[in-house]
Amino acid sequence: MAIKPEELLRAIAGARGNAICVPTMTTSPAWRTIAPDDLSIGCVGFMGGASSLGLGLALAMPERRVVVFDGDGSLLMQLGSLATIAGAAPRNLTHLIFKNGVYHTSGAQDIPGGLTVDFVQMAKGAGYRKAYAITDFDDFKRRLPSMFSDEGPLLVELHTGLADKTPMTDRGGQPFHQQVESLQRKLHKTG
Ligand SMILES: Cc1ncc(C[n+]2csc(CCOP(=O)(O)OP(=O)(O)O)c2C)c(N)n1
Ligand SMILES: [Mg+2]
Repeated sequence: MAIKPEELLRAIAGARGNAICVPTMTTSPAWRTIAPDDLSIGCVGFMGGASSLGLGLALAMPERRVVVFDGDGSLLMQLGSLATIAGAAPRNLTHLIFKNGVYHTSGAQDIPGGLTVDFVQMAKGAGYRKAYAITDFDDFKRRLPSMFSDEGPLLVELHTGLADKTPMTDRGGQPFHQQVESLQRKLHKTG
């Protein structure tokens, strides 16, 4: 059975330490509930931008882990970001793909290729240092600590079911510029 995305996010919240997280699409409302007020910045209104946002943060703060929670449809829309990330080769970037096979946020239409699209092969072809898929929650928990310490760029394709909420059914969260200001304040506090 497909893993619940909320289960993955709860485990990540427990293990992330001071990593900056970049949720987008259906991970956004769940993450707001699971990790309120933490070091996160959501990618809103820019479909496919989460990985590039994460790349910028990772390059700006090489001592800190940055973890992107990407949508499969979103990554397909900005597939070139794989090559950009591989070219920049940030050692501190972890790119998690929540692979549910659909554009859940916009009404659960099938993504091109559906579940057959292999993001692991695509990441390896682009030049990521490491990429693998996870289909089982116990395997995820076992490998989770290494997702924060393995040399990046690392891509992990997570085979998930559908989230309970989407940004359309559960609106909320701060506008992007406020999130940026809030992250800057928190970073200055935590050093
Ligand atoms: C350029 C562009 N085209 C279409 C949309 C409409 N849209 C908003 S969310 C979404 C689906 C996102 O799917 P995915 O990245 O797989 O995330 P999920 O909702 O499945 O978590 C689409 C198509 C958009 N925001 N921007
Ligand atoms: Mg999707």
